[in-house]
Amino acid sequence: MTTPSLIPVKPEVAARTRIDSEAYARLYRESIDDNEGFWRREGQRVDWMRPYTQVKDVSFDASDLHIRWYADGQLNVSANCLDRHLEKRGDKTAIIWEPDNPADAPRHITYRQLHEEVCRFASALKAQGVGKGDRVTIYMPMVPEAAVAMLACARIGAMHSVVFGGFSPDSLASRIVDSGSRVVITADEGVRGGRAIPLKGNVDEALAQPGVDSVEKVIVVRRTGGRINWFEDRDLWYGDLIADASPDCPPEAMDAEAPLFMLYTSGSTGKPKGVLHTTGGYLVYVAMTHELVFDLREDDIFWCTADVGWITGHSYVVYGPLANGATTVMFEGVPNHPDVDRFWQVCDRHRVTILYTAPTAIRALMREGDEPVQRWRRDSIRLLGSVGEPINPEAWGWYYRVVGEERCPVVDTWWQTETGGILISPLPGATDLKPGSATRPLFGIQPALVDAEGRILEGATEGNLVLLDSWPGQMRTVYGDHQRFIDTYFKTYAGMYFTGDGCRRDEDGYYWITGRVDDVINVSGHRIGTAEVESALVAHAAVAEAAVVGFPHDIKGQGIYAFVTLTSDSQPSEDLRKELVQTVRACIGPIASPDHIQWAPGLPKTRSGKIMRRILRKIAANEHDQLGDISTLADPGVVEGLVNNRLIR
Ligand code: 6R9
Repeated sequence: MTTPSLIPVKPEVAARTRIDSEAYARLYRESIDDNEGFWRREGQRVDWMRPYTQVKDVSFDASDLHIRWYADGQLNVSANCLDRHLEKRGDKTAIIWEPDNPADAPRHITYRQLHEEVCRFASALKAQGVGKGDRVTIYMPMVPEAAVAMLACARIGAMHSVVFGGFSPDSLASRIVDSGSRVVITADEGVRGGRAIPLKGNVDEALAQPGVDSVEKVIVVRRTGGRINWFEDRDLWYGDLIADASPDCPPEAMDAEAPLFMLYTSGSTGKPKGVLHTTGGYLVYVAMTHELVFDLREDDIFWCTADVGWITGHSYVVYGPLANGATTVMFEGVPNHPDVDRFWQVCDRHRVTILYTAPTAIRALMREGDEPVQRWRRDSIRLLGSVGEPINPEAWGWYYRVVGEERCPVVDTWWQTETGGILISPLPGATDLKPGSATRPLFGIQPALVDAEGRILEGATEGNLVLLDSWPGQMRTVYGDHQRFIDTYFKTYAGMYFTGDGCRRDEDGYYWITGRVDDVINVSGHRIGTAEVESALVAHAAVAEAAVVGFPHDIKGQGIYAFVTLTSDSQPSEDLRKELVQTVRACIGPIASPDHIQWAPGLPKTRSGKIMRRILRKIAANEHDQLGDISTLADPGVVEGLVNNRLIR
């Protein structure tokens, strides 16, 4: 079965849409011609405690970089996600929680209940001395209390730093230190795919490390009741705090540019950076994009399968849907537990209308065939979304034909942790779809393609993807290292934000993201810096040098391929290979485990000693016939040895 390369907007969808293709073209033009006017109006999506008069104050010039939106306004994110819905939607379900085990009961939490719980927990945090500007680390499974913790921080003006529950104690520790968090919120254990994850134990381990000394309190949600260690003067049960705390906790008036949260993400160099988002612009942007891209309706049941540990979970499990008064599904489990039909079972069980997931999940489920999908009706679904990495047309086609039965548009949404929300995506009622293309920019967004010198390329072409102007959801800084923010994003091409992605634009002006052009590997939609994996490998005494590259992987999109040079007194062995994988898991987390480790007596280097990753990428991809020019290498002979011993054939 083939999927057409152009799928026009469906008449049924066009008939009920608020934005058709003409409206898109007109509104897009207007949003660029009068950018400030556009965002002035969009700012009205949210409720302000003090209205803004200023809208946009931006310079992308590295010597005078500043990004400020709605700067003289004040608001509170939790009030926008909760309080303002109480009158009309108090009894509407805000969160549907689907537990890991389908035999356990789901939870339905109304806006009124969520509001009360957030107020209680916010009071409890205040009673612990947490206030405006303080940092709180959230290391939680996918349970509603994770959203409660985020919203409670927002209510009192504390910044949260959510750390994905799959990260190791080492990764957690370095993020706690970098953020200087006073409080860590966690659970006794997480549950995923039937297995318990010792979250509290990991926190204990992280906090026991030397130099991790900012944390005063650890607040623990009881999820499994599993055995944990308890430190009387440090640890507190979430349940006890909630029970004793006041349900009366007025939201703090926050400046639009006050930090809302930071979220660590990998870059091409150094340790992960704390991407910082602020209050007003972020909220306006996620509310707008969540409504437009998903063509949101009052009765939608919106399911974004991302974990709250990633930006997609922040923007489209928690903040976007709740700002819009929608019903959001939080799924604790994984797509293949207890069986590979779990996603579709959940869709039927909760009458999901919009499903937003990642290509890696789609590819893994596609491999199981159509039958598990067809066990379920899926008739409630009207729209499908994809995010996290390029989706190959084959997976797109399967998603469209088999999951959506050619009834549901597929929105392939391109964005980044740094962008806060979706920047390039179809609008279901306006954009003809092309499988594999994120299509066109949303309102107010000005993408461009540039060549290596930063010259803007016109028409159908390929280049590096930049953004020529700001939007309210853009990150504002790297926490604690503003210079790194400037250097990473605004120095490569003067006056432009550089995304790190390569991209093609076709004759219809459609964008096709081709993937990272820097040293970031996108494994199952998760960003891993090659430098992080390398430093984990060289931490092992037997390793002299390591070079890590991505390679094409059928399910994960990209896998991790490591070339390792051992010290002269170490010998390659299967045990050592396993040990090295274990080292990486312990340093970073299971998501960074190398798929392949190739012993490399030498690495291809330039005469100035730089590792030529371009060559290693070709070897890892089994494209050694396309190595290109290797004459600049200090020792071209190294390459032949590596090619002969490559692991994937
Ligand atoms: C939201 C998110 C960002 C990187 C980004 C790009 C890749 C995300 C994509 C996509 C092609 C899409 N990416 N969405 N590539 N098509 N629809 O994933 O944020 O974890 O920061 O990753 O992911 O390479 O630069 P983040």
